Formats: sequence, C-alpha cells, structure tokens
Amino acid sequence: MHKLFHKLFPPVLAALLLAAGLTSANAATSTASKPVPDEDGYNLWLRYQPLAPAAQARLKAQARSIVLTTPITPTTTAAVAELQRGVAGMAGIDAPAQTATIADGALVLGTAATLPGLDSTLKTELAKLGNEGYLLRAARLQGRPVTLIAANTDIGLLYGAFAWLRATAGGTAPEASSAPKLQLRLLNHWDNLDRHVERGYAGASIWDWWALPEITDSRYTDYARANASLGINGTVLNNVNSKPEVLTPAYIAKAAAVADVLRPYGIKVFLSARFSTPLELKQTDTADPLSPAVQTWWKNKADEIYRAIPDFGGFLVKANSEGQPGPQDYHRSHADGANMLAAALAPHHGIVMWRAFVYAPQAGKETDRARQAFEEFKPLDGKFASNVLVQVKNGAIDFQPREPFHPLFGAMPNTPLMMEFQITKEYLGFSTDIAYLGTMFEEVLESDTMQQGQGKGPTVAQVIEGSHTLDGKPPLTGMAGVANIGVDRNWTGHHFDQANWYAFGRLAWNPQASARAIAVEWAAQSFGNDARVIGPVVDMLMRSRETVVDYMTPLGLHHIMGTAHHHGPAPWVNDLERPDWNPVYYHRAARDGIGFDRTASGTNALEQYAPALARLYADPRTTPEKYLLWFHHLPWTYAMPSGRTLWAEIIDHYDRGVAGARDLQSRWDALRGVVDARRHAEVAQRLRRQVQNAELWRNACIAYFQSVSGLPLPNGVTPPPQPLEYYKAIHFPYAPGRG
Ligand code: GCV
Repeated sequence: MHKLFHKLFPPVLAALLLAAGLTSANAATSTASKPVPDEDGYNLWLRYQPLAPAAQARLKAQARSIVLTTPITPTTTAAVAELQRGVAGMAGIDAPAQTATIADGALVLGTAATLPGLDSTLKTELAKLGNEGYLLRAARLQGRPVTLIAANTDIGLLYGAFAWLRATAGGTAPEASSAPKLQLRLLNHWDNLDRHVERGYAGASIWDWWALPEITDSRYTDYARANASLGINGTVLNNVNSKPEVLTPAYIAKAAAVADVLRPYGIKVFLSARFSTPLELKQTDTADPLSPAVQTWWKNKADEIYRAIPDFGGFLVKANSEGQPGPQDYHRSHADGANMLAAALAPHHGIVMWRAFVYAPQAGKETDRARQAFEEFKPLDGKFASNVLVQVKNGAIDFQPREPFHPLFGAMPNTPLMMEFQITKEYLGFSTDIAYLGTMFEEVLESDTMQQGQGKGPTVAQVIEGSHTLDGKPPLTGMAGVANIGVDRNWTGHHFDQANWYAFGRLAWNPQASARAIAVEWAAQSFGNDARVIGPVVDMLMRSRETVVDYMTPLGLHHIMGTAHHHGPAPWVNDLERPDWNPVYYHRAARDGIGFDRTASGTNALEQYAPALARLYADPRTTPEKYLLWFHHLPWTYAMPSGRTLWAEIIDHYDRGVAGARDLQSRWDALRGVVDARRHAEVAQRLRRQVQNAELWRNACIAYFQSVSGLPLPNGVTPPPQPLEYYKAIHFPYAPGRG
C-alpha cells in the first residue's frame, strides 16, 4: 500500500476505502499511462480515461489534493474514493486525500458549517439547494485558491463529486449549482425471484436472490455508483408482477443485504408488493383492504421490514391489472387499496406507488383500452393518502415506440402523479436495435397538457414536478424507469442502451433537461472526449428513435408487434383471447382506410384531454402528423401535407425507416479505428441485425396493409420480396423477456 496514503489519510477513512477496494493507489494503476485497450462496457460512463495533455494539466492543478472537511462516513468515503479514481484515470495522478489542511489547488468537499471561511454569498446559495443539491465553484478558502464541492449533506457531496467528474471527463464547465427537481428518482426492476427478467434483454437479473443475503456480488456496488452518478435514489428490486414470498422473512433479509450495499450511495430499496400476499401466505382469510385483520397484517409486515431495513422506501403495487389481484376483487377502489398500505407504511415515512396501468380485467367488458386508466383513476383524484403517488405510464397504451402523453397528466391536480418510463426496449427492438430514448422521454415531458389553454401548459414535466397542484402544497414527486439492466458484461446488452439508463437518470434529476445535451455528455464519457466520435455518436442517438418509429409504427400506428414477446411485425394477428390484445384492434385497417378513431365519432378517448388539446386533435388537419392514426381513421387516399396519399405516406415512412437503419450502420462503420475495436465490432454486429429487422418490418407491413387496402404500390416503390404468407409464417418462439 502506498505510504503517502496512510500518512495523509486517517486510518478510519483508509480502512473504509480499502474495504471498498477503491484506494488511490489502486486507482492510479488503472488506465493512466496505458494505451486505450479494448473495452467490454462494464465501466459504463464512469471510464475516467486519460484526458488530452492541456486538460490533464488543468485537472492536475485543480486536484493536487482532495480535502474532506465533513465527518468520514460511508457516503463521504465513496465520494472521495470516486474523485481519486476519476483523477487517477483522467490525469494519471494519485491525489492524496486528507481531512485537514487546505492547500492551493485542493479539491475541497464540505458544507456551509465545515468549509472554513466560506463567503456569505455561497452560503446563501447553498442554503437553497436542499438535501441533495450541490454547488461546484472555483473559490478561495482561507485565502487559498481551491475548487469547491459544497452541499448540505453527505449525499449532496457525493452527487457533487460525480457532477464534477462528469464535467471534467466531458470537457465542459461544471454546473455552478444543481438540485433535483423530483424527489423520487427510481429504477423499477421487473426481475423475478428466479432471476428471469420480464422484458429483460441483457441476461439474468443482477439480484442473485438465491445467494443473498450471505453473498453480495461486487456488481451491486458498481450498480450503486452508476446510479448515484445520475442521482437515482431508489430501486424497486422485484417485478410488479410480484410474488407473496418476497415479503417473507427470508426475502426481507435478502433485500436488507442489498439495501446495506446501496445505502452509502443514497439509494433506498423498495419492493413490489402483491396485494393478496397475506391471503396467499395463508395468514389471513381475505385480502380485503377494509378488513381489520388485513390492515393489521400489513402494519405488522411494515414494522418487520423496517426493523430489517430502517430506510426502506415503500411499496410499488400493480393491482387489478393483467390478472394481478387488487382491491376491486373485494369491490373496493384503488384508493382503498393504496391507502390501506399507505397507513401501514406512514409511521415509518414509507410511501406507496400505486400504478395506473390498468385495463378491464375481463374480456368482453372493455372500452377503448386507451380510455380505461383515466376512467378508473380520474374519479379518485384527491382521495389518496398523502404518502401515495399514482404511477402513470407515459402513454395510455403501453410503452409504444410513440404515444401521445397519458391524459391523466394534468387531469388529477389533487394527486401526486409519478411518471413511469420504460428504459428496457420491449417494443423498440429489445437490445439489438439502437433507439435512444432520451428524445422519446423529452418529447413526452415537454408535451403541453393545455390544461390552461394551448401553449399555456402545464407541460407534463411541470405536472410531475408538482407545480400544478391546486392547494399549493409541495406534493411528493417522482419518476420511475423500468430498468434495462442484467448480468451481461456491459449491463444493458447493447452498448448504446447504456445511454437510455443514463438519459433516464439525468431526466429524473431534471425533467426539463435537453436530450441532446444528455447525449453529448454520455457520448463524451462513454467513447472519449473526441469530436471525431462525439459528433457522429450524438447524431446516431438523436435520429435513432425516429428511425425505429418509421420502420415499426409510423404516423401514430401502435401495438402491431408480435404476440406476447412484442418482437417483429404482426399486424395481421386477430385471434387472441381479448380484442384489445390484437394488432387489428389498434390499426383498424380495412378497405375504407386505416387508423383508430378516438374522436367523438369513435371512442372519444380524445375527450379525456384538456379541451384545448381535444379541439385541436379532433381535426386530422390540426393533429400532429406523428399522432394521426392514433386519433383518426382515414381513407387510404387521404391527402397528406406532403402531397402524397396516406397510403403512399405510410410506405414512405417504412422506406425511411430502412434507410435510417442503413444510415446508422454506415455512420458507425465510419468510426472503425476511432472507437475501440471490441465495442465497435459488437455494435456493428447489432446494427446488421437492426437493418434486417427494419427490412422485415417494412416488407411485412407493406405486404399486409396492401392486402387490406387493395391498392397498388406507388411508382418507384420496391415490392416486398416475399408474399404476405411468408412473413406471417415467421415466428419467434424463444424470443427473450416474456412474462
Ligand atoms: C410487468 C406490459 C408488459 C408486461 C408488463 C406490463 C406492466 O403489458 O408487456 O410485461 O408486466 O406491461 O407494465 O405491468
């Protein structure tokens, strides 16, 4: 061990760092002086590669030492360790860490109370940043020029350390100060207790429930680092399609072991609770939320969980949806169910996230599926306990490549609504196709709900930030992302899917951040601060999702994917048990035209939006083209603004999609030799698959829709190379990720 390390570092901190395996000496040996080797993607955006000489010189001058002025805790230890790791990697120096002397060029971490001689302006600024914000500044302390990482709490210091490293790695000026706009920034793992991940395309679950609690994988610490670097502060460990066993003592102990690893990084553990747990465990004879025995059971269960996990976050619940049990089984409402659990958690300051993803449980009783969550939840506005959030998917159907925002946003001003995005790409090409979701999340968040009139907001981002509430009380706020993480070496299956985890985290911190700026940050950290790489990678990211929309579901088409696994085209499917599981239900293509009439002449789902928006979208001429067939059933010959017929426009989009996929491929090919060989080859393989996938979608959809429209292909369009029956015969019986 480095002697200087022991000399300058107090023994307790030294021991903590050693235990974490994150000493400066370790870090210094990592990558500093070696040529950039092939990468396997494990380090995500926390690569800390050597900077260019001028940037290195600047960094060396800013981080001659790392001075911690607050007490040594697991969290401040993690912050110092990360800074040492980053500085070692990027500048090749072993920045000594210490707790006392502030010297010229020190990187100093502290709070208003511990930073000696902090000027009053900075103190005032800091006071506004809350428990998780941070301030980064070149300043003078005790007359010495230093770089400050200041915050009000340990976790703020950790976030500040990551923010400073991010800016340093990306060659950008650090944000002067920042605080999260949402309180809950959560990953939702759809991970089963047997490690199968529902809608998971990156291998098995990282949570090894069998090995826990005695054995904790070192990957859990790296998971925590990656999430903390984005400000993610909670994780729901198990699938919303939950099992009763997860609330038994054995599994609570396992969850507690994970919580112990994540705690220093500010990440709380939550569990998905199955509503019928006490009944299924045979500890009550009903799961009725109004039964005193059931209420007592949940109260005792909450007490038991908090004894094991004192900072347990709370429950996520999927109830009366897709066969899951819930309060409606007892003729009680969603609010009755949520409030009963909330009462059990309230003494411990736990919360309930109650999902609004519901649609009629019995076949034959459905209205338009897009209407159903609103119909069930809107009447409950204001009826939920104060520690309940209603968690709403971004759109009313189900994580489609494109959906208009969910009409509940803006329609429940007396209920905290939490956004649920899907980071894993169930409907957007799994982990073979590149689709940067930052642009999709941004499109949803910046949508104008028009509750106050067209152009007057609030936007969806403002709704979830809680700025819309009628009573003016600060509500609970949050955003959840269905994780795309598994045990694949690179965590997400596709190197580019790391960008989706990254973008989710950054937008959960600030829902009004720019998807492009986030893409630039990610590219710089993941592939190197090199304009030859950043420009092309950012271009690829920014055009990728629209490309996928073009070759899968252009112009507002939706849910025409293969049955159950949701891979590949299947617009012809019409024989599933429920009408609203069939693609034909969604596209409604017939001889007369295509699209779902959700205006007053159809299901009138449009009436669930604010009047200004409903008026605008009632007319196909004033409906954004991207949502056209979501809201309107139009003749194939309908004249589009481009001058084409609708039929020709649909085909044009499918052709654009294929051209877009090929374009992604050629942009990536041009980066051979600039990006490390291993990641280049791995992405290139997947891009070949993406082009094939795009061609399959294009050909199958054109063949099918032509069979319905009976129209000839417009001049110059290449006919699908195979007859429709060929595409219909393609099956993917072992596609990954099914529920
Ligand atoms: C966890 C969709 C998915 C299911 C998922 C469900 C949900 O239907 O296909 O796998 O179940 O959404 O969000 O609950």
